[in-house]
Amino acid sequence: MDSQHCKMNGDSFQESSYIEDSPSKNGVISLIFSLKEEVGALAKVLRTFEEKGINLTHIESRPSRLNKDEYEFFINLEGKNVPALDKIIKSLRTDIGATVHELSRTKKKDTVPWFPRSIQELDRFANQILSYGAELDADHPGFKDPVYRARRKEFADIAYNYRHGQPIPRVTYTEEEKKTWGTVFRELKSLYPTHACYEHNHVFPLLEKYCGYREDNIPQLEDISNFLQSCTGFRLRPVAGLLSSRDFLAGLAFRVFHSTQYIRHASKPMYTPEPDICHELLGHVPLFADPSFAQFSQEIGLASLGAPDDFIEKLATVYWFTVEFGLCKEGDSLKAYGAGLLSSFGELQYCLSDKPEIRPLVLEKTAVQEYCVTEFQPIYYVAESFKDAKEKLRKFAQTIPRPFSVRYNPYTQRIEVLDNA
Ligand code: HBI
Ligand code: NLE
Ligand code: FE
Repeated sequence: MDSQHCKMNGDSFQESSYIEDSPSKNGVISLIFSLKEEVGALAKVLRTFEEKGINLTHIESRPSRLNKDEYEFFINLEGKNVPALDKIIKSLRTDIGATVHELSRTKKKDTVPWFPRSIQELDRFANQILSYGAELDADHPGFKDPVYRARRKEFADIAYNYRHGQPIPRVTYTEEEKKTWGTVFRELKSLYPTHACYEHNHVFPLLEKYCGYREDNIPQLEDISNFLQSCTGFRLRPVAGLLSSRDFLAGLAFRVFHSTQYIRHASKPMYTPEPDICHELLGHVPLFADPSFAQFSQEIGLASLGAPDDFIEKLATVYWFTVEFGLCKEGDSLKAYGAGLLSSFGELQYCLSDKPEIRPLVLEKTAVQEYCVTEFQPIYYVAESFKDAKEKLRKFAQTIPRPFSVRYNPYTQRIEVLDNA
């Protein structure tokens, strides 16, 4: 198991990208760290920044006044890749034993994390992705494929340049990409009648009729976004890669789903740990056309706004075991409604076999379940119905320590904040 990809309880490295009006969003971040004086100590630290592609713009050193055998370093860096920085700080602390103070990033205690109030403000998330295109992880099947990497960069650029309200640019997919889609589409379509939930099977023919869902055609995000808006008001916006949980969940509060547009590497059609266009269109989209599911998804988003980091972690885990990997009851049988299942013909077969463990959805427990994002899930949680899941979520959301409540006004497309104090 690759621990880098496994989210353990309390591990919230993704969640610290919000400080209101902080220059850290795109500007300069300042750090002070102290190191034991020894040969190569600073070089080791600098190498970590280099590896993560972080540009240092200023560095100063001075002997530490507190510890005689230590040196302090003050650095400025360009704050474009904040998630990578979080990993670096963690590694400086644990691997190198450095003391690190974040100056411009330091959070004020008891302040509410920033969250978008209007749908336009989702534009702020575009350049805050955790990994994408040119930075593919070394164990990704596309890592050594320069053509795939260049293609991923083209998709990333579409997402970076996208602004709310614009039509989503149409993409001409290559023959190889269409072939990968065709394989995934054909295999999954043969499983859906027996493995997918009622709602998914209900919507799928409509997507074939109105949105160009076919084995020989990769549908366009713009057409699907328009279709979803007419069903439930959900819309898509293109995203370059993984967003932090906080950013991603905030989109759902506005009924906005951040969708990737690239496709998985041709060498592994049956399972990929990353979201890709197959996952979004075959897994997520059909369910966002269902009113009850759409409402459940929006409620997770609303619960996340301004919530503290540990609560975001819990909501992301609930999202994982429902929207991504949920099973539901249909009479005496179990069906899949989670998008990660409905987009992987490997895991869709596995999840209804006798191999995994099945548990009832109990949010207090589900929310703290550890999980791994790079392999088939050993445990699935079963929802009674979307309505039941939504009611459980509402109760759970009431336990968020938040001095205000929120509701979405669909006429103004703004979040209204109701002061409870
Ligand atoms: N970002 N682009 C994107 N797509 C997702 O499906 C996604 C994400 N960030 C986090 C995430 N999913 C979930 O695993 C939860 O953390 C919300
Ligand atoms: N494993 C899924 C698939 O292969 O489609 C993607 C999951 C994304 C969370
Ligand atoms: Fe997903």
